Amino acid sequence: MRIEGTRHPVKHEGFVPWPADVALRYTEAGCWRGRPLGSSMWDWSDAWGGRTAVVDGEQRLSYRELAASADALAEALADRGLTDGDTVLVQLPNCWEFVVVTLACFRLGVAPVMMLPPHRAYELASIGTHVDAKALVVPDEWRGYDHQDLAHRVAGTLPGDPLVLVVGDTVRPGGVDVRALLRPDGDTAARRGRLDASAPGATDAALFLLSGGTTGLPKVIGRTHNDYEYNIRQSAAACGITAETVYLAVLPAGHNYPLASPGILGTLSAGGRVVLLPSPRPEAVFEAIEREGVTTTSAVPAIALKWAEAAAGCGRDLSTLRHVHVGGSVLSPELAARIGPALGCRVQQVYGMAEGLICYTAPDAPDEVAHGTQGAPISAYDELLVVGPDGAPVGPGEIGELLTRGPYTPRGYYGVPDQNALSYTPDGWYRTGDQVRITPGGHVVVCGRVKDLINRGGEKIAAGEIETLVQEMPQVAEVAAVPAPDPDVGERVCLFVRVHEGHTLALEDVAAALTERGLAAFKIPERLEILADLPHTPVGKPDKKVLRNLLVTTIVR
Ligand code: OOB
Repeated sequence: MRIEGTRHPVKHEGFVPWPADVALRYTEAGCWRGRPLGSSMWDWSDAWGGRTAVVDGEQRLSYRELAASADALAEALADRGLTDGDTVLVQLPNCWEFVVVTLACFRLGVAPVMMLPPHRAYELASIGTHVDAKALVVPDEWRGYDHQDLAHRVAGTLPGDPLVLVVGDTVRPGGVDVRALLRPDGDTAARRGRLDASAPGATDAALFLLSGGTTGLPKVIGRTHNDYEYNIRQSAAACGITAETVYLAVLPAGHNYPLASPGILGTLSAGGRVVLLPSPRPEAVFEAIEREGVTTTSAVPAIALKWAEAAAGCGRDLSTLRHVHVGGSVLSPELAARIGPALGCRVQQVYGMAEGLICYTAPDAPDEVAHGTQGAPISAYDELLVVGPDGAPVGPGEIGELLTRGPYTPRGYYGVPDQNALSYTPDGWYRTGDQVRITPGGHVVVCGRVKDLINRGGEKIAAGEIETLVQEMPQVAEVAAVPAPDPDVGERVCLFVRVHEGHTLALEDVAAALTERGLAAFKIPERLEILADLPHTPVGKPDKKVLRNLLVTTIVR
């Protein structure tokens, strides 16, 4: 038997593989099937051919049309020089072309890097450089912002003159019109054969997900065909996804959660129908649920609670809805208990991460579990270890930091060995930075966080990234970014700053400077507190525990 995982995927040389013995175990256990995701796409098409796979407004694609379109695009991209082992930045809103582009990339062995629509030049350029992107895929414009212009500007700063691929009606010179390339003309079977013959290996990186991260370094997570297919398969099984499932994707599709947990790919793997919506606004969501008979959707707590508030008297028939998955940030049992009754469905909590591990409460879990826990891991091969500050395991049921390993939790971030030495133990455990306890029934309860990030409505913002940029402002002597509790989105970025003598600083100055640097708007600090001096830890770093307490106690409201 060929030992999956032993061949270092030189194509993406910053990728950290699983050790050979572990890889063999996952293969022998049937977790890894040794087939690329592009082949799975045709398996789905062979099984579900004429059924509707994807709906985006008026646009509907059957499984057969979806696979044929992805193949057509794959071959057209190959004709333009993209090849197995390349990476491309994909920055698309939730639209049917996102699904076709992603599958075309899988088919070719070109790994899409899942950027988010609000990302700007700072994120695209730093990630694009880190992964050596050969192309950028963007909408022509989105929410009034000119993404074509952004992509051309960023492409100009990257080596190798990357392609700019544009989805939209008005593709300007210099850009490639994606819609013109994905028409499945010609001999579909022959094209399928050609692409099969040059398919990538299953141990190669299939895609790159972005990590919320805690440092200024780009942290991208290479997910292999083997491990991601398992993530998709197990998630679909854990959530009871079937050919009858109609899944509504409203969270940004490039996130692991709506993409594969079980999300878009989990639904396609089971023969269900995916409905894409570019916004989580309650009116649009309720309209889509009624129109398409949506059975399942997923949200972060802030969004699910907005839906719950807006459902009464919305005038829409929501009776097809059976499950809402809620995860990505903390949800209290009291709030969890409100969502199901308000929407007329069951809540399934999800605790997951782009780095791997995914937990769900079962579709039919009793309230005590569905409301009070964040679920159990999807694989019998997931290993969970809860440790205290000294690194030693805590007693059963006690709170500590969660470490994890498993068949879909890669062993390192892409191309950052120094960071990996901090984020992973020498024997391959990923330090989640989350504080949890595990119930006697084996369910994870998230109790807090030790990692240095701000979770704004499920979007993770690395404190270090913001601090590095703010520190460059001439007025700033010292800065610390901490989460300010917020009733709407959970947390917002708050800056504590000591300014140089004789200087002043306003929140607008910070916003203007970071926007000028090309930072995504959701990361821009929304609160600024100027202190004469920052409190420090014994090693001289800003004491964020003290700063966080200031926000919830007396001196700063
Ligand atoms: C999901 O993935 P990421 O990579 O955006 O963020 C992961 C982090 C976790 O380490 C944890 O800090 C937090 O988000 N988180 C939760 C949570 N689910 C995730 N914190 C409290 N309660 C929860 N239920 O957020 C993600 C990926 C796949 C599925 C679902 C969520």
